[in-house]
Amino acid sequence: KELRKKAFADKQIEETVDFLRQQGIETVWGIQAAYDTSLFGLKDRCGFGSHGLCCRNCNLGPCRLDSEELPLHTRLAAPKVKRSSCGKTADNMVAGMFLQTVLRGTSSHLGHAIHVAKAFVAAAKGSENFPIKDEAKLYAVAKELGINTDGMQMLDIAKEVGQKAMEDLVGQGEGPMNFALALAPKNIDKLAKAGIVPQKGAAEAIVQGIHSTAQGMMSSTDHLIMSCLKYGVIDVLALYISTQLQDILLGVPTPKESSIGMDALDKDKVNILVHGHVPVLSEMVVHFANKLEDMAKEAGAKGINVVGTCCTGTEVLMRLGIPMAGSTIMQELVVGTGLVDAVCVDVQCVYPSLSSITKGLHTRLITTMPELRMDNDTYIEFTPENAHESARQIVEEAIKAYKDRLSDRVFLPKAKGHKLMGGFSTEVMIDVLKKLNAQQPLKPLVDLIVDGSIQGVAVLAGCLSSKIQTDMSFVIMAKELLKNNVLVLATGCAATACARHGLLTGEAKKYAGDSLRGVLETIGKTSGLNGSIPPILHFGSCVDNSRCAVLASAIADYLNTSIDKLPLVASAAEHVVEKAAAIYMGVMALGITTHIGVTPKLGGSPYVIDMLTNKLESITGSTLIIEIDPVESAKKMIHHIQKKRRALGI
Ligand code: WCC
Ligand code: FE2
Repeated sequence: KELRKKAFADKQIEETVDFLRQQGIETVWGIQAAYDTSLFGLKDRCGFGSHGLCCRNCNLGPCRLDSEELPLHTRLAAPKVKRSSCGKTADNMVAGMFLQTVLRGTSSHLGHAIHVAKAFVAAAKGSENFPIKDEAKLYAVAKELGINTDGMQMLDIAKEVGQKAMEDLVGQGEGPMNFALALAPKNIDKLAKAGIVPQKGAAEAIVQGIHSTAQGMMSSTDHLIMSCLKYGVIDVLALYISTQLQDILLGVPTPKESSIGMDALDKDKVNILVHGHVPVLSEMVVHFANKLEDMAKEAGAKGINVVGTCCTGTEVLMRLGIPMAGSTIMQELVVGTGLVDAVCVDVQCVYPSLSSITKGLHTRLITTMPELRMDNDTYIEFTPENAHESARQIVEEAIKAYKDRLSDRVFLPKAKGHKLMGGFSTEVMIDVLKKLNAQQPLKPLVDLIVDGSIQGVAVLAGCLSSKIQTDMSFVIMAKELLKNNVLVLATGCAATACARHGLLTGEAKKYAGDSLRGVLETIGKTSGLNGSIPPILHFGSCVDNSRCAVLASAIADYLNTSIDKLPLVASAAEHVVEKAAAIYMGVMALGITTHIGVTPKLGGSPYVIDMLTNKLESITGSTLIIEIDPVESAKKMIHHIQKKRRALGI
């Protein structure tokens, strides 16, 4: 709480929040402020819920448990019971509630993967809607899946890849998921020992998981936590499948310059905001925006401007250089400007508040998938079969809305946005490294780690939070890590936060320690860039966290070891959504120690915390670091990297 600062770190956010408040629109920060200003913490977030000690699953409850871990004012309101009506202990309850969170996260990523896999299957059948753009990636994925492609037609290979993805996601086959063997072959034994190798038919596993959290079901604390790891691994596999198939359909991203900031909105053009996660939709919208420019001009606009927030924005940034209007947490602000003619959403991280905000404006709130409908929406369903028609309809709807724009109710902050470079991936890294060593491209990178020029690699990932000074966990941590010669990769909202503070540009190399700076300059030169590569490599959207896992796995393979032995660490410092929990449990299961900041709802069980932050090491070789202070967090991450270096004898 002491870390909560009133001032915003981003001027665009500050100005727009002020403007919207004057308009009577409360944002995510305004709601948080209502909790912050409460007397003696009495109206703060519910103490029971914050500690995972509230269960409302069945109708004997809701139950809340007393615990020494609770703040005093919460304890005063606690009934003197240490068990729920059905007899759950605090440990059982905390672990069970956490598993529910993880399961929702995993089912989100599975849902995403299923949408993409369906489009992929249509593509493999030769659908005009989805021509396969990246044949090289198709061959690479097929090879990893053990498909013998000799003499096969391209679409037949795609059919087999699609079939394997479908088997993994919704099939009933026996044995480990096809993509699990492709992603982390060196880690499978470890996972098998722990009994958490993901099996084909992940959707059925989710049913089993939700079943296990029903009243009168799984109550062993240890097994609940192991389930969290198991569903975490399934989650990472869902990310991996999504990224691989998206790359085949849309192309592997390559480095490109773009920008982030609300000034990406153009007063003179029809503005379409793509928001959500599934790039097969956002790419199609960009495509039709280009096609329908003339229609927009007839409506009096100078053209059509597509901008992004959230991961679907990141996806079109990574592949097409489309600018982002802001991070996910800024969605209310971007829409609230009155300059967005249509906000087109697919799934995940879409705030329900967009309903009321758009109600007072001309902005069309367009939903496209049956699992996400909103009050006051315009529903244009997007399926692999009608992809063209629906994308066209979405753009036409935006042009119609533009004519209704209220020119005296528009706002843009005075502060300017930032340039950034995005589009990195394992493939891009390997291509650059090949110029240094064509036979063994990973050797130069590993050599730099061994000689200490790069001390280790940190992945900054996950959401941004209004509970603390938004952005600053990542910005402060990143600077500390860079100063200590740790190479930083970033994805999702963590990357967008760093970008809004100017850290995703070549000039930001000044934050890197001497040896790391030298490496960045050399790589910049080798890859033909005019200067250094940014000190933080933007590895893509949240599902693209799998790209980081791929890089880790490739390095582990090269060294003939498992991922947990590497000087590697991750952080989801400002984790918000359930998906973050699923991902961090998954990457921990793969052996990557992960840090989280904003306090998780685990505090009611010191036993669970000890399991995650300590005992887990003997099973996965990794632990969870919980630390809210960003400087301390960076220190702990560096300490972990040093520990792994010592164990490797480097
Ligand atoms: Ni990924 Fe978190 Fe952003 Fe949504 S977009 S808010 S899950 S990090
Ligand atoms: Fe995301």
